[in-house]
Amino acid sequence: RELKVATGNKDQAKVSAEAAAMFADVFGRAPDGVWQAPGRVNLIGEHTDYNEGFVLPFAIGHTAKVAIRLRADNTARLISSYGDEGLVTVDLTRLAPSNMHGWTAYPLGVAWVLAQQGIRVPGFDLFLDSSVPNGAGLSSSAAIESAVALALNDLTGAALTRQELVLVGQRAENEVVGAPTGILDQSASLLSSEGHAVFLDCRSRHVEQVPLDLTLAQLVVLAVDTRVSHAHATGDYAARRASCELGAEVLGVPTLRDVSVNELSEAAGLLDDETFRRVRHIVTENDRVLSTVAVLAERGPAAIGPLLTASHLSMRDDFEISCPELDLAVETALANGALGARMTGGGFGGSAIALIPAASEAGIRQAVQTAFAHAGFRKPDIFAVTPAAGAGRIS
Ligand code: GAF
Repeated sequence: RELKVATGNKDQAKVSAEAAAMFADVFGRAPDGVWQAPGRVNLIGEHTDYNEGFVLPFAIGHTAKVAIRLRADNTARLISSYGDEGLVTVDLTRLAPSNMHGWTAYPLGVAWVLAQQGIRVPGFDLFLDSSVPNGAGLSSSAAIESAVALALNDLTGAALTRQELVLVGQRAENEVVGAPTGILDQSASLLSSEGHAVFLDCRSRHVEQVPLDLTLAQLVVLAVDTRVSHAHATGDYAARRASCELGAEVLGVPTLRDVSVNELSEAAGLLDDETFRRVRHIVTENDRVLSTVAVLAERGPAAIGPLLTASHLSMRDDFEISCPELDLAVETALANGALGARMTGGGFGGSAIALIPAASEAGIRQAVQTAFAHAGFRKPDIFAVTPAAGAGRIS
C-alpha cells in the first residue's frame, strides 16, 4: 500500500484531515484524534543539557503527526508512511526494552514508560506520518515521542504536565532506544511557541520564551542537512557524556554547570588534555548561551552571529563532534555572507545552521551546493527554518 508522505508546512486542518484519512484507510475507522509535534534546531547550547546547563532551541515547521484510536484490548497496531515495516502488531503486556525495534520503538517506548509510571495504557491503533528528516540532527525521534506522549496523555486522562512528558520521552530514548541523551529535543518539541526560541535551564527546568522575529530583522536561518546520518545510540555521544562526567568528578563538582569560565585555567592543571578540552567546550558553551540570550534582548538577532560561529569552533576543536561536511557548510556560509553558522544537534553528521541576511539567501544556497559538489560530498538538503509552534492536538 502506497501512503503519501506529508511535507513542509501545511495548514493544520489539511494535515489532520490527511492523517485521519490515512488512518481510516488502514484501520477502517476514524481515529480518536490527531496530534502533531515538531522537530527542532538548536540555536546554541550543544551537549550542555546533560551537564545541567543552558540550551536555546526552537521548534521548526517540520513535524511528526500521529493519528491514534484506543482499543478495548491490549494490542497495539502501528503503521507509518515510511512504509518500511508495514503494519506492526504487538501485545502491550509483553513489551520490554529488548523487544522494541525500528521506528516503533519510539511510540511503543513511550507507551512502555507511561505503563512503568503506573499509567494504564490500553491497546491502540496508530498511524505516523512525519516530515522531519530522519538522521538529520533535527530531532525526528523526539518529535515522534512527543506527539505520542501528548496523545496517550490526553486519551488516557493521565494529566501529566508538558514538563513531565519531556521526561517520558527522554526515558523512552534512554531506556528503550538506548541513547543516553538529555532533555533538549523533547523540551524543544513540547515547550516551544511560535516566533520564539526556548531558553531552558536544564537544572532548574525553568523555561523562558525568547522572542525571535527573523522576518522583522530581515534575516533567515538556513538549515543545511549534510545527509551524513548520525545515531546517538552509538558510542561517540556516550563517550562525550562520559568525558563530561569524568571532568566533573575530577573537579569535584556535581556537574560541569558548576564550573565557570574563570575557573578553566585552574581546571587545565587538573585534567588530561582531552578531558580539559571537553570541559572547556561545555563551560564556554554555557557562557555563550547566556550571552546569546542577552545579545538577543539588547541588540537583536543580527548581533548573535559571532557567538554561533564561536560555538561551532568549540565543537569542532574542543568537543570534536563535527565532521568535514558540517565544517564545509559552516565555512562556505560564512565566506558568502552568513553572520554566523554552526552545526546543530548531537553532531557526527546531521545539520548545520547559518544565520544570514535574507538578501544573501540564494547566493549562500548556491555556494554551499557548489562547495559540496566540488568536495565530492552528497548533495545537501538546504531549507529555511523559522521558530514554529510546539506540539499540540490538531483534531
Ligand atoms: C542530541 C541529544 F538528544 C540532546 O539531548 C542533546 O544532548 C544534543 O544531542 C546535543 O546538544 O540531540
